[in-house]
Amino acid sequence: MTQDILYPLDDKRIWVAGHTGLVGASLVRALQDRGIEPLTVPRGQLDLRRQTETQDWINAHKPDVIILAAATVGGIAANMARPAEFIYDNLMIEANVIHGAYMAGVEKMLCLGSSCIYPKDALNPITEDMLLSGALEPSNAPYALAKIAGIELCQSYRRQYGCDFITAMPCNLYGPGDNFDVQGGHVIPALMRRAHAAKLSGEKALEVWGTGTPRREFLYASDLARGLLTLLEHYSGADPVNIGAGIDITIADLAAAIAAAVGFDGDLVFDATKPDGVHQKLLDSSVMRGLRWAPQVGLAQGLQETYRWFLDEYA
Ligand code: GFB
Repeated sequence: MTQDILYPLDDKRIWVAGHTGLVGASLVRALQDRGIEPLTVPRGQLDLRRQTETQDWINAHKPDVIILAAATVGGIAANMARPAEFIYDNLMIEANVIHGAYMAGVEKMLCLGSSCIYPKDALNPITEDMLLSGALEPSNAPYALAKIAGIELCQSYRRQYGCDFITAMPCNLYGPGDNFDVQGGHVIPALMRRAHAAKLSGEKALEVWGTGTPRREFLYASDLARGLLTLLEHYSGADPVNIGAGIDITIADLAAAIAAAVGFDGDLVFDATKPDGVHQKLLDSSVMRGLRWAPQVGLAQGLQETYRWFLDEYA
C-alpha cells in the first residue's frame, strides 16, 4: 500500500453497477464532481441476476473499471422476512458481474460488502482479519454469507487469474436517496419517516424498535463514495478494507438525534419485542485512514441533510 496513485481513474470507462441505490448514486455524483461520466444501465434493461445478459452487456460496453454497488439490501426486518432473496440475488449478482469482468478483461473492480460479514461476537473495533473467525448474526446471515462469497470470489479471481479485484466493507450507511420504507428500510430512513409522520399528526410518542441499547456506526453516503474512489486509486490487494465513520452511537441516542433533526419533541418508546440484531458493529478503519481518507459529514449535519432531501423529494 502506498500514498501514490496506483491506478488513476481519469480517462477510464467506469461502470457503476447499481447507480440508483444509496451508494451507487453517491458514486455517480462523486465521479461527476471529478469530471468523469460513468456508464450506467437501468435495472429494467439489465437484470444482473442473469448471466448471459450481464456478460453480453459488459462485452458490449467494455468498461475498464467496474464498481459493484448493485445489491438486494434492507434493514433488519427485510433481512429476516426475505432471506432467500437476500442470498440468491446477491450471490447471482456477484458471480455474474465478477466472472463477466474477468471474461471481458476488466482492469479493476471494486465490490461492496458490509460490516455484517463479521462474526456477531467480534471484538470491537472490528479489524478485517476477524472475517470468518466466528458465528454470524442470525438476522442477516444469508445476506452476510452472500457478501462473504463476494470477497472470496474476488480473492480467487485475483489468485488464479491475476485480476485486480478489491473489496470494501462499509459500516451502516445513510443519506439522501435512501430507502424510506418503514418496514424494509434501515433504521435512519425508517425512523426519520415515522418521526416525520408523528410530528405531523401530533403524536406524543415515537416507537423505536428493540431495546435502544445496540450500537451502530453510521457513515454518510457521500463520504463513503469519496472513500471508495480513494481505494480504487490507491489500493490493490486481496484483503477486504473496512470503511467507517470511526465512532458508534446507541440506537436510543440515534433516535433522539433523528427526533431533533425532524423537530419531533414527543417521547421515545422502545419496543423490546422487535429484534435488536447484533449488539455492536464498529469497524477499525485504519487501512482507509492510512490512505488519508476521513469522513467530512458528522451525524447531526448528515441527518439534517437527509431530512431536507426527504422533505424535498420524498415526503
Ligand atoms: O438499520 P438496521 O435495520 O440495521 O437496524 P442492522 C439497526 C438497529 O436499529 C436495530 C433498530 O437494533 C434495530 O432494531 N431500530 C429501531 C430500527 N427502530 C428501527 C426502525 O424503525 N427500523 C429499523 N430498520 N431498525 C442491517 C442488516 O442490520 O444492516 C443488513 O440486517 C446490513 O444485513 C445493514 O448489514 C447495514 O445494523 O441491524
